[in-house]
Amino acid sequence: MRLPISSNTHVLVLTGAGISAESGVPTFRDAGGLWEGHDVERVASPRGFFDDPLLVWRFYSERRAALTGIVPNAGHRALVDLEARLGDRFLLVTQNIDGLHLAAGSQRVVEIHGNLMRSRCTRCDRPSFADTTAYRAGVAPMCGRCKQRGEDSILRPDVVWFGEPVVKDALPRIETFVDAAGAHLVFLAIGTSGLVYPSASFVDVTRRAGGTSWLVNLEASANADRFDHVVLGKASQELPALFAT
Ligand code: BV8
Repeated sequence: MRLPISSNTHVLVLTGAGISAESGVPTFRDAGGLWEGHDVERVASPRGFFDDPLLVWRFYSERRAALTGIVPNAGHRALVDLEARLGDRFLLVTQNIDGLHLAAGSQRVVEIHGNLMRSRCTRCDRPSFADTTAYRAGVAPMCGRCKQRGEDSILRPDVVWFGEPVVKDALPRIETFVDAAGAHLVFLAIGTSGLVYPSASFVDVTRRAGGTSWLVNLEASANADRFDHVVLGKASQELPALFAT
């Protein structure tokens, strides 16, 4: 089966943890939504961070350390090739914070939930900055710039937690792309369980725009019945065939 791509097709892609699974990055479902017995929504939330910042920094530091040596796979590369074919008629939105799409060479990328390899201050307006440090257990990284102004503040990973608004400008950028595409929109969701909003609603946005929707996933996702086409399989195997010319 091939994705119907003509000279005026606009392709909006949404990826989730499943596209990084074959690079060796565990998905959220693998952990059954838990990490060391903690409900991921609890650890990946402002409340969880307020309650136990050291636990949350351990959660993210371990995920930073686990990315060492992890490289993009054929699924990521297939999307780089598709972007080269479509140019500004392509937009890739990822829920993943592992940076693998950028590492693969994708350029038109919206990291809607932020990026694990960046940190930011919880208080001052210091811009977020690249930070690959996997902090030792018990160490809470501090801002330093706040210290110059009096009391120092703790840093946080530059990711979007449950209950927080997604990355600024992400939704307007997606909306602009969908409006420009209209009925020429093809929406492709890859490797996502369709449980987290607002990403899980993009299939509905597509239908309202008059576009068609495709899902490539190992299993039927929570919102699979809202897609026009469902391809069950591994992203690294299905995507090259789906994008064949
Ligand atoms: C917001 C970053 C509003 C951190 C993440 C009740 C109803 C509806 C919504 C809500 C509700 N209660 C609360 C909400 C809102 C909430 C939400 O949706 N909750 C859900 C759980 C019900 N959403 C939010 O809070 C969002 N913000 O709504 O803001 C707002 C507005 C203004 C002001 C204030 C607030 C923010 C959500 C972002 C949370 N952060 N990540 C981190 O990573 O630690 S979410 C995190 O979990 C991931 O980013 C990802 O999005 C999600 C996990 O989903 P998937 O990526 O799909 O991964 P999963 O493991 O679940 O599935 C993988 C799939 O791949 C599987 O189906 C598997 O079969 C498949 N697969 C595996 N291998 C392969 C494969 N497929 C293909 N090939 C393979 N090889």
